[in-house]
Amino acid sequence: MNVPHSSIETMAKLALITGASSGIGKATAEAFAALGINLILCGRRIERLEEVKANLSSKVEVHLLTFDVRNNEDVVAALNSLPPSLKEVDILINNAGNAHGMSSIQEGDLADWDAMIDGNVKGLLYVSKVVMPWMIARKSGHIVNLSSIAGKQTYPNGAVYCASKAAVESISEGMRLDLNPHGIKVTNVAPGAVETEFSMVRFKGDENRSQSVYQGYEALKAEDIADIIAFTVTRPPHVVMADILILPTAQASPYVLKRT
Ligand code: 8X3
Repeated sequence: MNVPHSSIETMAKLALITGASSGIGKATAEAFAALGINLILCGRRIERLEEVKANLSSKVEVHLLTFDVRNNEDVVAALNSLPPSLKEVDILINNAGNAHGMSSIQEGDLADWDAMIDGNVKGLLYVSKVVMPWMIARKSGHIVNLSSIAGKQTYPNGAVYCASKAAVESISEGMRLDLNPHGIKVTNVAPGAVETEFSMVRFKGDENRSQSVYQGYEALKAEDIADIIAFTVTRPPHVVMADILILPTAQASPYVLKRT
């Protein structure tokens, strides 16, 4: 992508990305590496993180951390294990999260609810709780939270997933308010339909059901979102893109999708 010269001069140098082994997290790591931004990549699957690292380490420095954002003890231990130079995080991409199951609220599965609330909401908070003081101490930083169109509009059979993303919307707004005195940027990114492993996880490996989500129209790709995140984090210091809704052209809302 083209980055205006003025932005390059002020470009951040170190990003920490959660959920970096696949999907939007991995694509964002690739986009950042192309911009020369060093990376701390976090995820649960070390083999997949190693693969991402192998592809990017000729371009930038890549450090890996394996932990599950749902376990606060592991989050704190992993992040605090970083040497001081790697705590100078300029950009935090709170990307880890998923949908688990899709059913009416009355038929909802408690384990699915826990997974979504623990990962999408509490996990984001746990990671941020450790990284925010690092940014506050340096009076700069940029936090990018991955929300969803589901955080703005609730759809049938998605109540708890939508609620978890509505929480992300509120947390983004709250961070922007509370971190304002500290000069920290906060961006809320809300994608619509993106073709990743998202639906395979939501439908617990049911390939037919998951593929049908993306049939008859061109869904967004993880790279489309990563491209916009890369643009967002390369704006000059006085500019923050606060809230971004990104949809496939075929999608007008969770309910309106033009399929062929
Ligand atoms: C993913 C988008 O529309 O499947 O967060 O909820 S949607």
